[in-house]
Amino acid sequence: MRDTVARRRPDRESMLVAVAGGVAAVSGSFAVAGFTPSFVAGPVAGWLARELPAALITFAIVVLGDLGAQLNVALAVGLAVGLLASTALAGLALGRRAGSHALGSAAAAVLTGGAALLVTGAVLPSLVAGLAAGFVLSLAAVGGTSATLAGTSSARRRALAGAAGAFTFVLGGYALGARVSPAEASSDRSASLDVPTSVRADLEEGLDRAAEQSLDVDGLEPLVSDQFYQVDINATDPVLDADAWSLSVTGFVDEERTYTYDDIRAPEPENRFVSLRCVGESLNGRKLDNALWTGLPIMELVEPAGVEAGCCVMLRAADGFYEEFPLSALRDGFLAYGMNGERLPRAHGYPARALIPGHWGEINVKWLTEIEILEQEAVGYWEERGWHGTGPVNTVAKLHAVNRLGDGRIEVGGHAYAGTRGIRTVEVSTDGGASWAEATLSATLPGDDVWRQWVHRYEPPGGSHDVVVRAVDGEGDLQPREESGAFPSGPSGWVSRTVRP
Ligand SMILES: Nc1nc2c(c(=O)[nH]1)N[C@H]1C(S)=C(S)[C@@H](COP(=O)(O)O)O[C@H]1N2
Ligand SMILES: [Mo]
Repeated sequence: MRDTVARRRPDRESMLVAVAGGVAAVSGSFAVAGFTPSFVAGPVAGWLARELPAALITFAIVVLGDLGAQLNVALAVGLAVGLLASTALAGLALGRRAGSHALGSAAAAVLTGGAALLVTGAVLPSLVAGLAAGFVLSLAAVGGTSATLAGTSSARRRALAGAAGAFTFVLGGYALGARVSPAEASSDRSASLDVPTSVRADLEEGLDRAAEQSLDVDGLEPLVSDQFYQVDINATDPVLDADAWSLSVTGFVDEERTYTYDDIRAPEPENRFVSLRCVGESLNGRKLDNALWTGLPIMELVEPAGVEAGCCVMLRAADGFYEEFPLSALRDGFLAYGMNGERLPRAHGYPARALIPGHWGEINVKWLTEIEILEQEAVGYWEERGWHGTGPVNTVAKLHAVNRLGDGRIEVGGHAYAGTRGIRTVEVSTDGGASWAEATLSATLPGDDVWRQWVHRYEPPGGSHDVVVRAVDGEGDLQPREESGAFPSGPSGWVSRTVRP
């Protein structure tokens, strides 16, 4: 008799209660872990990004942009809820078989917590996920027998009690999880960058200089970006402990080397302005930024390993990312552990990242753990997915600010960038490209991979008109006019915008 009951398909209310348990479990996990890889949806989002067809990912990056990343997270949260709801349902089935709600809730707690642990490897958030599921299932069981909702069936009461419990967990979990700040999650070291007094003075001077040299144009980001863009293969950034982290030089070398965080911080650091641009951004997009970085030339760590031959290098990171490029590009590379006078933020690669001057952002590997010298060319993460983003950047002049001045003139401005080629001039047309004027440029900052700002003010012609911008790089080459999208080798073309009176 009991067998037939147990084998029956779960009824609708049990499914609802299980979903409520799954929702509570995911919320509980978030409450403790925040948006880190210990949050049960984190690894799921990463798995999706790696396993979904490359064409779909490229579409998400190029067409949807940041919305694509949000959809990835939403889908991952949905899958995590589904997974933990099915473990809760399995617990309920066990309870039904044993004829005990208490046993069912306990089994659901164990199975759900166990599944979260398998996904994340993080004990505390998984424990809380299991307890949350168990709690909501118990609440539903109690609700089923309560008389407060007289008139409704016991099954309905179970589902309602479960839903109410899950809802509470969502609110509480969100409020708590949002407070788990990346800084707290990153390590026990203080967020301040500890450098010798002379280096600190040089940093302050550099930041002051960038602020002073920034053009006074409304709506234009200063020469050191206020908001530095972020692009990652995973929805959640790794949380690394600097004391446990190390960086190895391996592969085609005389003798492999491994450095600790203290090792890389021992030599007197340098400060360098370096701009980064993502190959996957849109032509006039916002994935181009500049910062003042602190660290050391990367070859100071590579040379002691003895690099005689070798064509290329593979940089590998703690998040499973890897990129390959010619050794010649590595020779000018920098290893940064500070950014704008502060410790390198978790989002930008804490404890250390590579900066490869003049090259697309993707080979500027964050959370760097290994520098492997190669005898033969290999293929990096994005190149496996069809991109060609390991080379030098395309020249670009962006148009981000359009302001009407008090005297009736119009002011247009933006940034221009050509990697290590530098920017010589920016030209602006206010008649759709028929005639050109030279824009005013911000003074150059020290360094050989730094963007510049440009501004141009003019008397508006009557009616709407097309403003077009183009840059000439430091080698005297005019930026090509032909437009191309980001995929596969970065956007190109002249930015234009219709300005209405
Ligand atoms: N480990 C790791 N490094 C990485 C990435 C990543 O996903 N993982 N993204 C790359 C890409 S595509 C770009 S454009 C830059 C962006 O650096 P940012 O996030 O500091 O702006 O980092 C690169 N380094
Ligand atoms: Mo990128």
